[in-house]
Amino acid sequence: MPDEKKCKIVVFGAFGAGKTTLIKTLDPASSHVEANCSGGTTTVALDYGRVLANGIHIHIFGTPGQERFEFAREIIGRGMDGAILLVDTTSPVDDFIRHLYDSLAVAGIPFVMFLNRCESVGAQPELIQKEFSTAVTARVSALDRKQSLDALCAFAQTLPPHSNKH
Ligand SMILES: Nc1nc2c(ncn2[C@@H]2O[C@H](COP(=O)(O)OP(=O)(O)OP(=O)(O)O)[C@@H](O)[C@H]2O)c(=O)[nH]1
Ligand SMILES: [Mg+2]
Repeated sequence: MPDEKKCKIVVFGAFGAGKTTLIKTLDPASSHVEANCSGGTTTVALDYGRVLANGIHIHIFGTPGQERFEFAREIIGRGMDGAILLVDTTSPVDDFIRHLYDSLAVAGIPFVMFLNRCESVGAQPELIQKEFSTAVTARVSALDRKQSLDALCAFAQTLPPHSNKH
């Protein structure tokens, strides 16, 4: 479909931040490659879902959050038009989140920080906004479809048209 408006968005974030949950919420028919881990599951390859928003076909990929999967993040990220850095607002910011932030900034990838679990007691999105004061942010719960979809659509609309050279 050569005339289809499309974009590739990749979700990054720490182990257990909620990347897979976000994609399941956005696209209940999405696909996931996960393994069991203590207390639940962890992504060991990728997540993939599709969302049609304002005439744009958004292809959304989730990455594994475990640090040892850097190679997978590098492969999944190739050709992305934009990125979401998903951060758990109930945990302190650590060096891995700073590494992900710096990698996207240095590469010049347009990205938004989704401040996740904002519905939880103890969420402190303001601490993240204070540290990353120049970042574009959206407060969400990855369990909430409307919040997640609204934030995704608002971000996708800011992206330049997808280039088929990828
Ligand atoms: N309360 C609450 N729980 C959430 C939210 N988002 C994710 N979770 C829970 O957090 C746990 C981990 O979520 P995942 O979506 O698997 O996290 P992930 O970022 O994909 O983790 P990795 O693939 O291991 O990097 C699950 O039990 C989710 O139900 C949220 O917004 N609010
Ligand atoms: Mg996952």
